Amino acid sequence: MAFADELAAGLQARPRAVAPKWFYDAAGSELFERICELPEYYPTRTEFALLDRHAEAMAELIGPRAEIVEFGAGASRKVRVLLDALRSPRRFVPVDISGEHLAAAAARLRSDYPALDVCPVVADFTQGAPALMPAAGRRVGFYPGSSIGNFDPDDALRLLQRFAGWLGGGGLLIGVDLVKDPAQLHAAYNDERGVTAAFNLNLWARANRELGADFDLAAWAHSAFYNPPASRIEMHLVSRKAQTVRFGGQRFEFAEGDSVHTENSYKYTVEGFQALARRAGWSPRAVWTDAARRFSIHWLEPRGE
Ligand code: AVI
Repeated sequence: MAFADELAAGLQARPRAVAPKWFYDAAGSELFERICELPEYYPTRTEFALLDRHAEAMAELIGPRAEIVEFGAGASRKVRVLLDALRSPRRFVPVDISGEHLAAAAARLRSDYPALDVCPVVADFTQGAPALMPAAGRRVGFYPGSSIGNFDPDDALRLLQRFAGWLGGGGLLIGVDLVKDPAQLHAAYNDERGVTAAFNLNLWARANRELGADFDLAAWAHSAFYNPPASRIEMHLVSRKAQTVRFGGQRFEFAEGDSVHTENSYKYTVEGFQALARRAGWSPRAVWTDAARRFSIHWLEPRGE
């Protein structure tokens, strides 16, 4: 479904909700990159450190002449650590919904890795199989950043099952954020500089730019909190007053305090994620975590290998 249709349907639904994939236009992708550099946002730093520290072991498990398919590739920074450790990687296939972002990242990678075949694919892999050409070597998936946490557990299960099909017998290296002190989680999604708030509000800014909507950004508040029973951070945009928003010939009424749910970010235990992976047909073969157990990277192989 296109943005206009999904947004309209999400604002008409109760509770109101819009899928987080719509955050990532060029402006949203840039804001997300700024989030990754925030002192409060520990996942990126921690995952980088894990990759740095264990890249040799990961490369050993992946093997030589592999094809790496990165799902939701964005700026493709993390994969460089892996590419540097891999023996003669054949091809890198970054898959992302944001075409502009992908093309710029692919150009940088081509110039830095001249021997690597870089084949970007613009696709919304949450909606169906990306168009991959026949594999150039062992096809291994790379899904860093704990983006799997942005799916409800049932959808995460389905996505992990689909990855198994698309990777055709190869493995999956996946980053997963871990359950931890709620205060630390809260700070990561309520940074002092307000970058996460701007990222959340970019959803309305994008609707104004692309759909001619008339969201008044000052009339909405960023809200992010940890929901312990569900083990997830929830992000919402909350109406600061009674207001009407118009786009596509439709009117949407909001009372003061009405909220639109814009993102879930599930946090797992290592064992909880491994159980989910097993249900999806994977065999967890290795896991790396930092000393404070903030973040984990899992190496999964198809069951039966
Ligand atoms: C992309 N994803 C894993 C991020 C997260 O932490 O759930 C998106 C994000 N939302 C707010 N801050 C970062």
